[in-house]
Order: sequence, then C-alpha cells, then structure tokens
Amino acid sequence: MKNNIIDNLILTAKNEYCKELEELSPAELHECLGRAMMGEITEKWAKAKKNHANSRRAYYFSAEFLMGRMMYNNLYAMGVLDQVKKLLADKGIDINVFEEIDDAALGNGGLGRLAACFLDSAATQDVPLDGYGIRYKYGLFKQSIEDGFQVERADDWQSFGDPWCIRRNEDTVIVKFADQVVKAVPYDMAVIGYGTDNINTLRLWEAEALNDFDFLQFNDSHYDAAVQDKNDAENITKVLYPNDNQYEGKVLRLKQQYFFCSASLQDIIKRYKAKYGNDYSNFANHCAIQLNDTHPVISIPELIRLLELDGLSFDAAFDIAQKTFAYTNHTVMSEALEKWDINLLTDVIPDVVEIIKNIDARLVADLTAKGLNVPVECECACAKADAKKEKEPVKTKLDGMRIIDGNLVHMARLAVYASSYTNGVAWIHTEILKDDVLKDWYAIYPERFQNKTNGVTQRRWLGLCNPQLSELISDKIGTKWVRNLDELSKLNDKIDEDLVKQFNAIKLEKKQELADYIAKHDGVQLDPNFIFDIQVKRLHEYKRQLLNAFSIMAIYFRLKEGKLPNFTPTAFIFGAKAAPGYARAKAIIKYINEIAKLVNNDPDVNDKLRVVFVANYNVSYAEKIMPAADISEQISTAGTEASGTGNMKFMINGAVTLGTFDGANVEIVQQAGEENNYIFGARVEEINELKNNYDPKAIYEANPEIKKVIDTLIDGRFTDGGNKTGEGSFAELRQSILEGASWHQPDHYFILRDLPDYIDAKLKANTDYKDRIAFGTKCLKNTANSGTFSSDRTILQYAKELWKLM
Ligand code: 26Q
Repeated sequence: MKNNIIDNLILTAKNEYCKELEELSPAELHECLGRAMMGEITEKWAKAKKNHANSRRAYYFSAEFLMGRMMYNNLYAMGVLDQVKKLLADKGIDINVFEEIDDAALGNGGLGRLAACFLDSAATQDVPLDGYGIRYKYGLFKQSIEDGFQVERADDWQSFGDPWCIRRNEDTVIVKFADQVVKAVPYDMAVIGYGTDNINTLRLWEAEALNDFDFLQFNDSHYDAAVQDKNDAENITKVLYPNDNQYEGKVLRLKQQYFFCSASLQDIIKRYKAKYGNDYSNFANHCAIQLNDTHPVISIPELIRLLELDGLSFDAAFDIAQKTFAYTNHTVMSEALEKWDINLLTDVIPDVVEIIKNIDARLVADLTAKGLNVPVECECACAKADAKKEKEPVKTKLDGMRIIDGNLVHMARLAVYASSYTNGVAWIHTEILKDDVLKDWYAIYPERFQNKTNGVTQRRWLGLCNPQLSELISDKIGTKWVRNLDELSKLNDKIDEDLVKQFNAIKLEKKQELADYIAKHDGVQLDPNFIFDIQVKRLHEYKRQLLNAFSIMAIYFRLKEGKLPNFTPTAFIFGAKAAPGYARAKAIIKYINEIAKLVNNDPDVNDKLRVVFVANYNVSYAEKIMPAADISEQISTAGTEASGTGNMKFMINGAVTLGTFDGANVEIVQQAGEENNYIFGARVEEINELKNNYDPKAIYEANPEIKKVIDTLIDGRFTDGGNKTGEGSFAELRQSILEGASWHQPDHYFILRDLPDYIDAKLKANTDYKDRIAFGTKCLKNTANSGTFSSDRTILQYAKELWKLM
C-alpha cells in the first residue's frame, strides 16, 4: 500500500507535470501526493457511500469547517505517515516541505474547528455522518502585524491547489433567489477515519452562474454586463464573513446561508427519492440533520417549502422537518444571536418567508392551546399596571416567544420550536440556556433540551502535533488511546518522579520547537526555560485578553519596584485575530504589542518577562502552540464562553488551566482536580448579582495598583495611532471600563472585579512552577484525565442521543 502511494506519486508527477519527484515544487508535490493518496482510497470511499445509503445516517450542516492542513492528517489516518516520510526522505525530500502549503481556513474559530473535529471523529468511530457547507474562495483573512496593528490580507487558499476535493458536476443543483438564479456545484472531500475502512464525505458548494458569459451583451459592446451574472453568482461564495460571536445582518450573508442550505436539502431529497420515490413517510427515519448554530436554520422552512412543492401539506411537511432537524446553540451572547429583518428576508427569499409566517402562526396556536397567551408575570408586578396606565396592549408570555417579533425573525426561536432537540456545548452553558437565554422554551419543551459537551480529536491534537508525548504515553499504556481517549486514565497509576521527569523533558523540547518557530516567524527570542503562559483564541472583549494584558502590566510594575524577587521568568504568548470591523478588539491587539515592545526592551525586566503576540494564529500554528504551554489561559467572564475547545487541546498536552469557572473549564477541573489547576474570579451567580450593582470606578479609585495599570492606556507611555496621547484607540478602551458606552455598562465584562484574584492566581502558579516535579505532576494529571474531552465521545453521544443512529 505504501509503495503503491509512492509509485502512484511518481506516475502522477510524470503525467501532470512531466517532472521527476525531485524536481517538483512543494505545491506540485503536495498536489501529486494528494492525488496519489486519493487514488488509494477510491474503492473504500465508494463502498462506504454504498453502506451509508442503506442505513440511517446523519448530516452536519455548517457555514464553517475549519479543516486545517489535511496532508499530515490524512497520511496519519491512513497509517502511512512514518513510511511515506521515510520513502520521501530516501528521495531526498523532507516531508516538512508541506508546511509551506496553506491550510484551508473555511471557518472563524471554535465553531468551525468543532465541525472539523466532529468529521474526523465520526469517520473514525464508523458513524455515518456527512458534512455540508460552503467552499469559500477566500477563507478567514491572513493577519500580519504592522507597527503593532493588525493588518488583513485575503486568504487565497486554493493558490496551492486542492488535491482533496473532487468536483461533482453531475450533482449540480439550482438555487433561486427573488433576483437571481445560480448553480450550486458540489466539491467532495473524503474524510478518512483512523484505523477503519470507513470514509465519510464533506460536500462543499460553490456558486456559479447559469451562463458564464452573455454573448448578446458582448456583441452589443456591453462588456461589463456580459460578465455581470458570473460575478454576481460567484460573489455568493467568494468570502467567509470574518465575524466570530457577532451577528451581521447582510444580504450577502443571508444568500450564503440560504444557498448552501437549499442546495444540500435538494441533494438529500434527490438521494432519498432515488430510493423511496415520492413517498416521504420514511424521510425522518432516513436521516437526521444537525444544525451548527443558527447559520443553517433557514433549512427548516426551506425543507418545508421543498416538500410542499412535492405535494405535501404544510402540517405533514412541518412534522417531517421537526423530526429531522436538531439544533446546537454555541453562544449566549445577545449580539451573536441571529435576528433577520423580515423585509430583507422578503426581498431575498419571499417564498421562504411565507413558510416562516406559517410556522409562526402554528407556534401561536400551539402556545395559545398551552395557555400562554396571558400577560407576562413581571417580578416587579408592573407590566399590567403600567400597560393600563399607558393604554398599551398588555405584553403576553407568547409575545416574547414569537418567531416573527416585530420586524425581526428570531432564528434561535425558530430552531427550538421546529426541531426535535436543542443542545448546549458544555454543562454550564446548557444550564444557562435552560434557566436564562431559552428559559421560556425550556419551561414548555423540557424534553427537547440536552447537553453535549464539546471535544477535540486526539489524532490531530495529540498524535500528530505531539509525537514525543504520544510515544511516551504509548510506551506506558499502549496505543489504544488513539481511538479511545479514556485509555489515558491508565496513566494515573503510573505517575511517578521518573515519568514526570520524562514528561518535563518533552515539554521543554516542545517549548524549544515553538521558540524556534516564533523566532523565525515573529522575530522574537524566547528562552524555553521560561514558563510559557499562553492565551490563543479569537480576540473578543468577553474572552478578556485585556485582563491578561493588565495583569502583565501589574507584574511589570511590581518587578520594576523589586516587589517580586522570586518571580519565575515567564513568557506571555498571545495569538488572536480580531474581526476587521471590531475597533476595540483591534485596539487590544495594539495594546498588547505596545506592552511587548516596552517589556522586551526593558533590561530591568527582560531577563524575567517576555511578551509576544504571534501573527496569523491559525490551526497550523495551534498545532505548534498546544504542546508547548505550561499554563493555558481561559479567563472569560463566567457565563460568557459557551465551552471553549482550546482549553481541551492544552489540557490533553499537559498544561494547567488558569481560568474562570466558565464553559468547559468547569468540567476540566472536575476531571483533573481543582488542586491541579488555577481557578479564580467571580462565578456566574456573583456575576449575575453584580449586573445590578457594580461600580468599577470605585475599584479603580480605591486600588492604586489597578489605577496605575488602567492609566497606562492614557499616560503617554504608549502610542495608539493617535497624534497625541488620548487621541488614538486606547482612551476609548479605558473609557469603556470606567464610563461604559451608549450600548453597555462600565466594564461590562467585569475585568476590574476579577483582576486582583487573577493576579494572585497567576503568581500562585508562578511560585508552584519552581517545584518542577510537583508542577509536572499537575500537568500529567491533566493529560491523564482528559479522556472525556475527545470529540469521539461527543460524536458518539450525538449519534446515540440525538440522531438515534445506534
Ligand atoms: C453570524 C452572522 C453573520 C456573520 C457571522 C456570524 C457568526 C459566525 C461565527 C456568528 C458566530 C460565529 C462563531 C461562533 C463560535 O465560534 N462559537 C464558539 O463555538 C465553540 C464550539 O462550540 C465554543 O467552544 C465557543 O465557546 C464558542 O464561542
């Protein structure tokens, strides 16, 4: 088999490029090896497709799939990574050349990467799950840092070719908008399971014009008009919206969502009809469809529309849709919840709006029958009285649940009402859905709510990215962990001084590798003997990179004043992309870079303190970072981070979590022990109380250290893009904390509340680190107890408890 791949590779190189292997550029080699591997799996893939057609199956609808680099992953899954590496080496080729090939970044962050982990896990665990999404021409922008500011560039990921996708012209379908008709052309990517013959499919749609080129227009000298249709069609799948946890109500975004949902449903229906004809009674038994957040929720009315077109009544179609779909919520942040303006929807997809109106009417009838068309019981007993006084109609419980509420269509409400299940992505998140965000819905449909704590694939996030630790683990407990991460718990009995020393040696090696890469990539020198304290994730106020930055300034001042004589040298490493339109997030990046410049150039401290903001943090960078962390920063305001999955990647690789009681941190600490992690700050209950009674300015006035730290935003030591101090972006950051803004209270993520606790916890970890055996033991305990955070566990729970596949 391995020889086949190499023979195939040599042949492909000759056929495609008329070159010997040694002459190929990295991109050409990538293309040829990729094709050779695809040739290897053809039969297995076809067989798996046939098997799936004959069983109940599930589909994962997602606007994002953040796959990362596929070459190493696929070689690993096929079990030939080491052999191919050696065979290439024999030809004088270093397998690391593929590091030059960009990874496909068809996603923003957590939600898109989760989708990719799920595909890997489903394929490996023989779960018949296929993905449906969009083949964006440009993925998430590439980030560079210029003078401390984020600069964005387009991500033309296909410029290196794409050997993994097969274009399937024969499965092209038509998608219609009020003002436009386009072709949806599918590209299939094989999702190769590890240690199984099962191969699943990720089908990504590209938009194309019905007619590329209008000759009549051209002949009339209307050259622009001649290509207008082509451009308008291709624009639909041109670029991924770079927002993460922030809703943007743009027409093009709506077109993207409807485009891939309609195409995917037509595809599924076509396949269903080939088997069952026009009888839809078996549809909901035939498949389950998981909606990855609200981005594909337009699928619900679209399926009903398509079934009605085929002769079903609304009620029959609704019933099928409700049984078929399930919905995953990934956020509690109100600014991230999708609410489409009904006029905009009507302009783009009027027929779908008619269905939504019918669903809303059905909701009204259902809830009225349940007795909910009654005035809201307000805690302050004012609603009725005030309404009378003002002669306004009394607001009813039902009013607050309408799918069409005023001018807005609430996609999360539509999803909960017209699907079989709603799930959160970590225990605490599901609890918040039930008693806060969706509490009215939980009260009526408690049986629909489930929790499915996220996970990550250990193949990429341990096996591939940390071969040294993988080997140590396999030496101790065998290799079963690759397909069953619970096996890691067997390490618990084996942790002794000797094992900890071996673990520490590996950690040091991974830190050296990362330091070398950062030196090359970002031009900053780090000493691997420093503590590596790392926060990598999208830049968002709720994730509180600013809290981390403030704590570093506090430590900086204490060091300068000689107050931390025993401080263990620490490198604070950041990586984050800010949405291009998110001014405050960009200001925070600049602030961190200003701190880095100050600290790294100050000879008083730079033998103890380093700060680096790495550019263009992405999946491939993450693979270098996760194994090299001593401390994993997970410091969101309690109740804001739905789950987090970076926290799990760090844990598996043996880092301690410095974090709040939020998202999956809660379960991480439950598994690995509070004594092996560093938990600080206000919990959800306290945060909820503080919301009515919080005075950050009082904290600022009362605490000279905090005052000094906050004032670094305006005291003139940093430049922030303004001509003079106070004119750039930092003054607004400070103001957002002390004064608030028109749309929020002062310090709405409670940075000042948590800052003192946070500094204490950070310094506690800093001191603990000195006992290398004790600290290494904590790290290893984290690895040993991370089994439950495999996405294999998560996907099997989806398969059993939501999709009823097993
Ligand atoms: C919506 C409308 C228009 C444009 C963009 C969007 C949009 C895009 C992406 C809204 C949200 C997202 C991404 C959300 C996300 O990544 N959520 C994360 O999901 C992870 C997987 O469940 C969790 O671990 C994280 O806690 C959660 O923040």
